Amino acid sequence: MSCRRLIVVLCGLIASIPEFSLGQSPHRRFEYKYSFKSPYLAQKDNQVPFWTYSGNAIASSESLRITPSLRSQKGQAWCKQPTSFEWWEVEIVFRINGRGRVGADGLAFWFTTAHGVEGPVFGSSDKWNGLGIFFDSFDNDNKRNNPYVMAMINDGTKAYDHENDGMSQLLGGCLRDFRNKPHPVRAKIEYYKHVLTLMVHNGLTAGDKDYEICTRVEGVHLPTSGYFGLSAATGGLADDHDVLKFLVSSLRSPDELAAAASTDKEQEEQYQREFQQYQEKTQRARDEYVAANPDARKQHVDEDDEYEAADIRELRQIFTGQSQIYDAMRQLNAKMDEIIGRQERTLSLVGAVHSGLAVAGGGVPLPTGGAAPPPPAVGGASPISRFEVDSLINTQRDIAQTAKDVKNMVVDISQKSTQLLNKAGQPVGSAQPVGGAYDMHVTLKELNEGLNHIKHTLSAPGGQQQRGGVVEACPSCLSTWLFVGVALSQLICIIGYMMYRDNRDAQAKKFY
Ligand SMILES: [Ca+2]
Ligand SMILES: [Ca+2]
Repeated sequence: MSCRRLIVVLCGLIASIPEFSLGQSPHRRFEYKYSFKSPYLAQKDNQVPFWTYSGNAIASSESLRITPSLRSQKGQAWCKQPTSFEWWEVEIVFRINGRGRVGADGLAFWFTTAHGVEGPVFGSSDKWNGLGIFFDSFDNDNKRNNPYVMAMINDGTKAYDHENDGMSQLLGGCLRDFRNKPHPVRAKIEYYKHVLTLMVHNGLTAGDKDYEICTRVEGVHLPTSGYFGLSAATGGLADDHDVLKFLVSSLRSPDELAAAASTDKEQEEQYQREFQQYQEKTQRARDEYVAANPDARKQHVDEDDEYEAADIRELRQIFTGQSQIYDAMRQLNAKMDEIIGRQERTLSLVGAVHSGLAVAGGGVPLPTGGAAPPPPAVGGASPISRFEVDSLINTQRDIAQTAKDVKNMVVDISQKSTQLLNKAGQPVGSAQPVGGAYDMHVTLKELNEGLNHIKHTLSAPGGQQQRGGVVEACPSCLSTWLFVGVALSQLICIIGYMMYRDNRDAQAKKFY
């Protein structure tokens, strides 16, 4: 039951919030002339626009370091011009980091009628007139209630009670740890319709909206115009006090906005008229200048080229680079053509020298130097080209090879013939060498004569007896068996010769 009641109460609260805020919601306008923020917080000359800083404060592009983490440092920063609006909201994004578990002394936000000077209250002067909000790191009164965030109003008469951490002069505050946080700590100070609201973001998350209310005080009366400021101090202990952003917005109620709208409209129309007059005046002056200086137009066009966009410039650079590469390649190509031409001329010259040596048998001086000289006239004959020389050499090589083949063939035939002759001559032992050829007719004639002689001897035994009166006995050398043997041997010889001749004819047909 208690849980349900709690939900009902919470729902009622949530429902009441929009009504409250709709009724009170002011109109906000960011006031850049009272603000600074990272990046580009400080300019090249280390100045922070619309602000001034002094003491040990250091400005960089990322932060305004009110004090570095060194002992006994004091720094201040003040907005140069006072506010021109009655209600305002300031958001401060800062880091307070130090090595120790405890730091000192703290950071102060100021809204006062005058710039502070270096002093005892967190680096600034005491007895100020206006509002001071202190992020007090060090527990001076040893009540274990620091770090503490507190607001204090002074009318220029009160001295800050350091010994008690200002607790006796406290307007409002809360116990918050703002040192060594993973994300920047944020504080939002709103002064609207005499209500001072202080909200703190503990720096544990990166979200912009994670604010918790620290204190809210009604019936606060601050000066209608004042200076925003920051200060910090270190003592025996030290922290870096870095402010990353200081964002000021002016607050206006809807009624004030409506009242201001009419005056704003009149002012806007006046600005518009002034702007148009100024534009016409500028245009007239420009036309007169162009009429007086016709050459200036070209110069103006050149000026436009200087402000080309980054991507166009990149494209142009790529195009230029590629053009240069193309030119270089074209030059290389021309060089290659030249080298090939020189080589061809040199080859033709060498061919001419060879042919000159062949024709005239005399030496021709070789050219020296890079340039190819004209081909020399050799004996009035036209120079022979390289192709013709190659052709001649190839033909000669072919002829030599053919001659070698023919020689090998002849040797082979000779060897085979010798072998055949040896084989054919072995049985009778009367074979003739290849060089001395038998005449068949002679052989046949001899054979015929031999046979006739034998026949004649056999057919005339009476004649011998008649002539000599004595019949001689038949000689023992011419027996019948001897005759048959001689006839057979002669027959074998003839057959062998004929076989040899046929074989030779066949060999001859094979090669030709
Ligand atoms: Ca303190
Ligand atoms: Ca304390």
